[in-house]
Amino acid sequence: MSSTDFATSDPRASSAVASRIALPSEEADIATMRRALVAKLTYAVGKDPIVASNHDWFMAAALTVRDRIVERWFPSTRAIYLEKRKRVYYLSMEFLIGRLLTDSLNNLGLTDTMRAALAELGVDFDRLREIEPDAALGNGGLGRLAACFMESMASLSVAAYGYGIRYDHGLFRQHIKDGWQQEYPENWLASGNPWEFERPEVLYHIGFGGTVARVDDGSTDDARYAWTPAETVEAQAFDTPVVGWRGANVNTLRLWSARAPDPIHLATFNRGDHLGALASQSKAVAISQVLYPSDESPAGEELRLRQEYFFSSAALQDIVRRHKRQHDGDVTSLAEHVAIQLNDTHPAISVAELMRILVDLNEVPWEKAWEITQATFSYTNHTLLPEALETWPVPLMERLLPRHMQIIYMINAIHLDAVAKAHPEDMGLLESTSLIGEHHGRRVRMGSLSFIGAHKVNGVSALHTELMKSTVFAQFHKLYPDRIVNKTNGITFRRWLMEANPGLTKLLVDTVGPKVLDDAGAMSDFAAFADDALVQDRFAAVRRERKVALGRVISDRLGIRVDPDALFDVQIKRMHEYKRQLLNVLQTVALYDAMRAEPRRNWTPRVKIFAGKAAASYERAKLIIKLINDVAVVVNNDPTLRGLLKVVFLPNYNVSLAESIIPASDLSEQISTAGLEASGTGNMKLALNGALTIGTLDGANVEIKEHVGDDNIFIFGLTVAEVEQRRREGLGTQEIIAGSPTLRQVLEQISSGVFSPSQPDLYRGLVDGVVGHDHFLVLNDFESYVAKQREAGNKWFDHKAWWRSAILNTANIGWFSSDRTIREYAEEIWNVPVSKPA
Ligand code: NBG
Repeated sequence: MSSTDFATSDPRASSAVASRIALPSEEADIATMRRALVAKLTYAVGKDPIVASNHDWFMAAALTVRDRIVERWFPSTRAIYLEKRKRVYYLSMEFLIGRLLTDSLNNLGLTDTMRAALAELGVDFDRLREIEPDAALGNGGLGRLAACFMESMASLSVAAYGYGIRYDHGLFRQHIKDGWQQEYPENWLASGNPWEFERPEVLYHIGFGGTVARVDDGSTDDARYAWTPAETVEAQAFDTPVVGWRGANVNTLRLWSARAPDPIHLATFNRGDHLGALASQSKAVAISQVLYPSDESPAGEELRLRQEYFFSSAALQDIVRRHKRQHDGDVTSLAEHVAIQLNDTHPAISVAELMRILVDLNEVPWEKAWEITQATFSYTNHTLLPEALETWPVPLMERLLPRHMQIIYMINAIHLDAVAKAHPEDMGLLESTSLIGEHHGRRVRMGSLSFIGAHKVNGVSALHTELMKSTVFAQFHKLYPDRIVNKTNGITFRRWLMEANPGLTKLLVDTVGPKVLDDAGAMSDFAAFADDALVQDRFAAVRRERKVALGRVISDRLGIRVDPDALFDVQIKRMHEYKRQLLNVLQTVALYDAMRAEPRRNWTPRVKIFAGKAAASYERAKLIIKLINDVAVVVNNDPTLRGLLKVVFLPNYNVSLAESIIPASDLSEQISTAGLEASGTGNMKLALNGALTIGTLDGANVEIKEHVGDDNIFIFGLTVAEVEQRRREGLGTQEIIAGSPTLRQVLEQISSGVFSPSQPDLYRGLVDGVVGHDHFLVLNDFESYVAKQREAGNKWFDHKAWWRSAILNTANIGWFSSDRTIREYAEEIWNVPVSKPA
């Protein structure tokens, strides 16, 4: 690759930002690329350019890029092996990857070359981008974080592997019909996946059920057992290379697909039972068929536990095999060469699986095995919501994973002995830190297993980590005061700034220089331009251009016209009561009422934009989607508003839609009940692109406020301590309503069917619920939210003040780069070296 592919000292050389005249060497690059494209189209896709569809060209482009990635993949993998570098394994049920074409091209510095080569072939690059399916192997923040981490680990040359499940069907497609969410299966693999390599030879057997028998001779305390599963499923690997910034390093995302060892039971088939002959195959395949669409609530089903064990076991077998091959079969040195990060409790069963592999299969004494296990694992907690803390019924575990259940009992017995010895006075400690909960039937507490099995446990924002110490893990924290650490989340700027917002990237390069492309910290230099009228105007122009583009999307998909000069007020995230989309709707209605009451006042024109999916079984969240859509119908068609207020619910929120909404956002809604949002990462993406946050002191909002400064963020609402106090003293919803005529009117309108004339009672239950028990303190925070919204609306009129704040948001958000987060994990948890990106 020529050096001009990457930004050097010349800002024009940045692939992401340049529009420039081709230099001779670039012409050669373009010609090479063009030839490669035609060759791929011909020999790999099997199409004649004359008849090739855009999809064929997309496949050819992706395969061409993949070749360039593979060229770097082998040296990367070889170097890790030769240097015997410690490897990091990121175990995650979810990887919310999104599209990869632009991502890969940007990191390789080949975006412009590809665009030009395609143009010479008469193909429009932007059309191809849109054709790529959005890989949605995740629900929301947790899965997207895993994808950002994979990109940062590759960029920082951390020797990392991601392990997860290759779901045939990712997160459901959301349609909105008459305002209601409908779920349809997603089919990202339907036309093939050009990024992955199938590995038929990388295959592991995963057992379920069956019996356990002692096999040692009884001469020592270290009993070993043989597990004979009743059922076996095969896990087959599919590898996707993950290329880091400037192509310096390429890591592997290995996803497992399930299948039965015998695809068909021939005897049954020959007896004439054709369906029955396929039964075991169907049961096996089901494991990797669909992503659980629940967000932050355990699905509870047996299939979910099967999924968790399936990918944990495949990963652990693969890790131990690789380690033994490289280290002369010595499994006892595992922790020196391997760090395994458990992304939430979904892979928590790995703790018992590694113990089984060490003790039963490798004859490591129990105590030594436990030492290795703890030193190898670390665990990230992503939520404190009680309903989201995974537990499994003991009978289910005993039936499905009998040996693992035994191991868990053993771990628990040793743990409780130690606790009793250290704290004989505190009997409560035994109950609260036991791995088995007795409250709702006997259940295995996966959070506790993860805590005990790990040497470090981390939260995802400073506030969340403190709350872990004082609430859910308070007793464990007392026992192990050094174990909990904080790792505030981050986002990859390559995707969320460079690719999503080339205009802003160019402005940054033009003002502070191309170093910002490599070092997010350098963005702070941009603060010096906060009062520069020219820079402010350019910033505003970039935003306007993105708003016009988003306006086109809105008009294409919904037939609603929005004014690009209005304030775009955006709430994009999963639909959940604690995230309080309802609070936003109440404020929207209040604003609507006020505008109608005083039509001649100088109102800030606003577009309220919502997007997000609700778990299919989460009725109340789905009702809130319906309410947003119903309010939209009334507001958008009310001529008295003269278009000053529009409400938009964009269906099927995913990574790609986020990439087009975020750069077009002026105001970022981060309004969860304090204490309930562990971190948030959308808040970081929006602030990075210069949206001003309106939010509570929750999750990473607290740290965003510290970085961007109090004058550049709108903070409102009860703090964690005040929420706790309110909950203790009573929520007083009747008094709140009595004291707020605005709120009373809004609730009455919604409750009495103003927005649902054909079903006047539709929202009565919803409103009664909030009035009766304001569990998420929507009413409690209403007035302070409305006041802050008014402040934001007023600031919009002050052009200089607004864009100053926007610039300061972008300038001061560099710390939230996932490169920083990964560096912290590498130093404090994994003990592995990192290099600078590039
Ligand atoms: C989510 C939290 C978010 C956080 C992401 C990533 C789960 C269980 N938790 O606040 O709700 O940003 O994790 O850490 O999905």
